[in-house]
Amino acid sequence: MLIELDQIEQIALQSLESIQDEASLENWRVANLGRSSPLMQIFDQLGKLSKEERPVIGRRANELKRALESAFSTRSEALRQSALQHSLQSERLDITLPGRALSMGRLHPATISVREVVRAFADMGFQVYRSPEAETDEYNFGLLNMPPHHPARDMYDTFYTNMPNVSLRPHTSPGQIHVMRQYAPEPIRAILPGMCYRYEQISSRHETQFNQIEVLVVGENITLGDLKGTLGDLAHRLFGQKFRTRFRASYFPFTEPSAEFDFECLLCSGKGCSVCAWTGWLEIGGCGMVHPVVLQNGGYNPEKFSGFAAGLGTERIMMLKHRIEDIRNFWANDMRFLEQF
Ligand code: FA5
Repeated sequence: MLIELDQIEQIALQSLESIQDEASLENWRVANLGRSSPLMQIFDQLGKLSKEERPVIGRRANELKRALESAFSTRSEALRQSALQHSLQSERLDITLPGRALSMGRLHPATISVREVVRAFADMGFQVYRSPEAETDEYNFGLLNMPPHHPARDMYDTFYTNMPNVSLRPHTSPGQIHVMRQYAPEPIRAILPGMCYRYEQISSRHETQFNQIEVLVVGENITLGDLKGTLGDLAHRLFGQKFRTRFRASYFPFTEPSAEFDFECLLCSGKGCSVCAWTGWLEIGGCGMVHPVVLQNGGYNPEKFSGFAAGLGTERIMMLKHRIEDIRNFWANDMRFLEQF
């Protein structure tokens, strides 16, 4: 039996050396250390041996079992290491390679301009309010003191929809009614940014869609001085303290008195160009003291409350800031233009 054990050892260790993968190693374990392996059969026969032989064979069989177990774990560890080395080599990640550049998106210049003006108003304590881009005739005009027959409607070349009475807003002023009706009789200091649409004769400063920021302040004792101070302050926040602005008397049915608010034309430094219609000034918005009828439509008593409002075109502000000579660039989708911002 001792000879048999020697043979078992020799065959087992020899076959172990040639094993290269986990599956074969498991087969080897079953064949050499499993329940029906030759070594285990020797253990099964120990009971039949004589008193003298049993301890000698028993000790040798136990030694062999330990030797095979240790050889098994050594081989198993070696295989694990070599698999690791192999995967480290074959799946090697070269972290010195430069990464692929991601193409970054950016804000559209019209959005940049809206945000700049919103930020300046936010610094002055204004709240931002959103109102719909499609409105009823009542909100677009009627509640703003322009009944159906009113000639001032001609100033707003409106896009009508297939739905009776619904049109794309030609200005952000209908938002005034929404804010007032929500907050009356509380005081208001709000701005309403958003897109407006007009069936417009397109030119270097007129487009069929453009952003306006509506400004609305309602409270007790609000005066024209507050209007001039606020819009003047806005211009200085955007263009610096020396920047020049002017107010011109004008007419809007929803304000009384009314004015146009102009910025000095930075494209021609006041000399006159096609953008400023050769005047040296670019009209940025209309403004005025909220008409008593409009205050009433919004739910405020005009005897007690007054207010001012303005509607400012933000693409035109961006044109002055970046010397953009034609408003058509904003929606022409030319990447050479858009990528500059
Ligand atoms: C109005 O839209 C009035 N709702 C403004 C207002 C609000 C007056 C509150 C009083 C009280 P106006 O049509 O002038 O007014 O437009 C205001 C500004 O929007 C213009 O000065 C200009 O900056 C911009 N704007 C108007 N039409 C266009 C256009 N077609 N393309 C680009 N910008 C425009």
